[in-house]
Amino acid sequence: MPVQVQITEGNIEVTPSVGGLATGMMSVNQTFDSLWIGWSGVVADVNRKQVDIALKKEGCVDVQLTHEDVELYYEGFSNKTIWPLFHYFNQFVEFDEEKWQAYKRVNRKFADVIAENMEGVDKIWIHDYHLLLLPQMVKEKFPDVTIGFFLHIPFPSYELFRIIPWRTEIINGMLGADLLGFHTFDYERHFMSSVRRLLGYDININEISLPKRIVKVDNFPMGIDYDKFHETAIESQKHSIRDKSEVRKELERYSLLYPETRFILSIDRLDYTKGLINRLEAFELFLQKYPEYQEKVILVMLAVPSRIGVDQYQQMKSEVDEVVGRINGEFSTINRTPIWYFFRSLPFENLVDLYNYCEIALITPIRDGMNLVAKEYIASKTDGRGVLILSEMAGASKEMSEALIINPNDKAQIADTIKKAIDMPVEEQMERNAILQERLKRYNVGKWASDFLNSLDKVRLREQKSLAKRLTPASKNLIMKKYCQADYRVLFLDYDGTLTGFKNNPKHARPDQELYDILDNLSGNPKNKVVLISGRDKETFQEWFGNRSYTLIVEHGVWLKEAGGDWKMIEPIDDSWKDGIRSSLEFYVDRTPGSFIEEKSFSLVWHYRKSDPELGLNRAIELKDELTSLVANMNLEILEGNKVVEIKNRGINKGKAALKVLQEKPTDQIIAVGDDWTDEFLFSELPNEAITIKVGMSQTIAGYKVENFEEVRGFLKQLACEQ
Ligand code: GDG
Repeated sequence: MPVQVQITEGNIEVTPSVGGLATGMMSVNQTFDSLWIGWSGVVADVNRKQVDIALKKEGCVDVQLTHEDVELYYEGFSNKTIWPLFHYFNQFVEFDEEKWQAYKRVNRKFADVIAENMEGVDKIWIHDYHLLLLPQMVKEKFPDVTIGFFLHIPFPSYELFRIIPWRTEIINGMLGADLLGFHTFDYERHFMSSVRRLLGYDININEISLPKRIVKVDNFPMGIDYDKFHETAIESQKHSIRDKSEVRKELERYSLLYPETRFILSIDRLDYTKGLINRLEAFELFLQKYPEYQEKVILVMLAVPSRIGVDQYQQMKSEVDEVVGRINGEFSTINRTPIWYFFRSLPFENLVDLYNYCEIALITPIRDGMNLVAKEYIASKTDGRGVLILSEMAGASKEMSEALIINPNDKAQIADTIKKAIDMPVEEQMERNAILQERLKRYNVGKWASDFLNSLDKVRLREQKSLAKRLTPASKNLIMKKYCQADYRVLFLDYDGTLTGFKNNPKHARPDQELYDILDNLSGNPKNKVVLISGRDKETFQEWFGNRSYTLIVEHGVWLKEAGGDWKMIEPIDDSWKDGIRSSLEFYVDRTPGSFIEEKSFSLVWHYRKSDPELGLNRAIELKDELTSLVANMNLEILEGNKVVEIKNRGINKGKAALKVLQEKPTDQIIAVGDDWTDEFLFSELPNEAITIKVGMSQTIAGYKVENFEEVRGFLKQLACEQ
């Protein structure tokens, strides 16, 4: 929550919260007509009513957690399983069924509180790793509401994520959202990889096609309230001595006594991900390696207490105390202590004073989703001076390349970089900071939030458009009516994915009796011409449908067979190119386990449905790349279908073949159904009055959409009942 509730001797005190998310969202929350639902930090057994009233004034609603919830859900699954796992600290990860159950239970509590407050709500923005299951829970209850989700911490690589026993539930939980946001492209990429490997969904650049809807994934690097930091820093310098903060007075007093002193600032929550020990040891190494600075440099280290209920945090506190003690013991003199260590949180103005005053900021997390402190430090620099040393493991490093970027595990590098920072000429500091400040000012927290919310609006609009295309009972009735009025009707039906589901081996997708019955009933009506139009080879279709009374078009429009007739080529074509291309494809088969080549009369197809999904996709991209240059002067084209890459003669497609069929006789009504993008050729060539139906939820020019092949069969059965 953006506020914290404290109860002292019966009095309720509401104060702003400390922490990246809370600080950032505070300004956003005030800009929108919104309600913030969260846990106030107060456990259930106190005077609830007063707490609720106090929170309501701040636009907040409390989700009541019990002591058990706090232990098992918050300190437990959230902070002992997800937090360490997602930050690559797998040595700290606990897998405990009871904690997982609590995580589910509390996510459900959130869903219930949302449900109680749904009046007039059209958008929900869910934040962070404590609520990974919530998007799905809300979506199930309120399918029409638009849900955004933002993860403030890293999303780990699949190799790490896969170790969690409840990985599929977690991914499915997140996929309840319509838009998923991450700080960086890497986290987005890792998430996509887990989706592909665990659930096998198709991914098109940054869109995931679920059976019923599309989920968009994007990166939105979180910014800060730049002006607030910058202006507070300016104001603070105008204060008279009396009004200055204690922190500033102390720093200025010290500088007067020892003008050559350089202050290095370190600020974080006390957390093992923040790399405090490494930082201290690197500082120690710096003092050893460059003794001339021993009396001239002070590390001001502010460690804000955090998650004190979790063991590792208590252990870390003792460890930090010990290392600070050791270094101070080693390097202190009567007048000087090299590390000023504070284990507490400071008021905002003091924080800004520290940012503004210290010449160097040393921010060295081992892993960090973003790290706002780095940005706040730069924003608080009013004269352009100051050097930021930043870990490459912080999401912020992706946008702040003008900082001195270090590997947090390389203490020698950090020590040398401190030296470099001290020696950096003022002009260079100002040059680097000017670029950083410009960027932070522009892409501030307001922009971050509005970018996310605008994307969410776009997703919603697209969803509405897509929903408008759904084949509803009303639109079905309309089609039936047109169908019944027509004397001659042509039905173009794609096969795989349209009349039947996909199988790992295409040979296994044989038609079943139900399908034969539907097609026989339709083609048995003399007013109908049923055309199966597919990318399949003619031998397979001959075997499955050769003796049926349907027209067959195969190989995307190379061959045509009328009922009872022979196979004819629609246009004469040449296949002499196949030998050359086959050897390239064989090379890919050898290097991609599970993939194979299918040979048709006038095309070659590389299938990778059975291969590792990531490898298959990467190889498909490589293959397409290689083929593009290979076929440049040959009259060939490369088609990418559903887990296949197909090379065939140019200018042949389902659309052209369909027009050939339509030339034979005037048609009163055309109905075309197909699932992949090769069917888009068909939809686009047909006259406007044709009824075109897409199977699946992805983009289409078809007029209607249905969910899956079962729905197509249901619809065709209905048609077959009409005359
Ligand atoms: C998580 C992710 C991601 C710190 N000390 C005091 C104080 N702070 C404020 C800072 C800053 C915030 O706390 C810390 O934010 P960070 O981003 O550095 O880190 P986390 O708390 O771990 O935040 C992180 C973030 O979410 C946002 O998505 O960047 O990667 O781990 O805003 O100003 N504020 C006050 N007194 C203090 O003593 N008033």
